[in-house]
Amino acid sequence: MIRKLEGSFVAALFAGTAIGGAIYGSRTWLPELASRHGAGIDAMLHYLLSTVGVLFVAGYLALGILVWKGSRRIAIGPRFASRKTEIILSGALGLGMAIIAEGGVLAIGIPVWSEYFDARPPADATEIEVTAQQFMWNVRYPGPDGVFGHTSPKLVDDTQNPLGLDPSDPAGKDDIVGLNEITVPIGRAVHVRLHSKDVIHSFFLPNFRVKQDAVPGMTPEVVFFPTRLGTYELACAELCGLAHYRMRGFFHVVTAKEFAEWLRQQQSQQRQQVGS
Ligand SMILES: [Cu+2]
Repeated sequence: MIRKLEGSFVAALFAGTAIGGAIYGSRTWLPELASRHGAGIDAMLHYLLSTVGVLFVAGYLALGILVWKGSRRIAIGPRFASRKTEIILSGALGLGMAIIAEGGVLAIGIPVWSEYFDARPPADATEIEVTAQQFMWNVRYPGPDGVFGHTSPKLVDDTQNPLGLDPSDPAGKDDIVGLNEITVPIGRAVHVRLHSKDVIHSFFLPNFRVKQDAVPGMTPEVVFFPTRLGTYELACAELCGLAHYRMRGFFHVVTAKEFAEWLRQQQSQQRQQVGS
């Protein structure tokens, strides 16, 4: 009697974990999607979570049923199945799981990977250079000439010239430099070139499903296509020092008209600064 009660209790515990886990796991937890390639990344995450979720539920329900049935058996034999059956069953289950999990990830993931990493920036992409440093994001646009001015580490001055812009290069005269704020127009791709002045940081735009390390001495690039207007968070996803938590910026997606107006404002501010 006690054994039956214990069996029922443990079986209910397993079944409850399966059902509770399925309800908990089926919540929407991804941040609002705002980029084109992000739909593929979400599809892959959902595929992985749902296949693993089904295996989790099936596994716990099977455990519950076996415990419940086992607690009601009078005689228990030395084995439930022959060694051969056990080997075939384990092998088939393992292979099936590998095909479902890895096969699905490859089938969904390879096109997303090539869309994200092999994408060449289109000619009309918004060009941005982001230089990470403890604990801020330096943002630079090439200005109306479309060319980034030359920079040199020797010219870096943390208060006057944080990016080391070379004043003798005419291409750099119209460059727009900002801090922790990135503004881009909707309807055009964004091409970000990343730098780091000190340690490894990670350029993370959760809503755009964009995450790329900024590594000193390298220029990793990301290309993505914003699909939604609004202001989104830019976070550093690499523990880069004591004030890492403060390394936060904002990414604004605006209309083409608003972007043109913003650019005009930045340029007149720039001229005023140069003039003063
Ligand atoms: Cu950082």
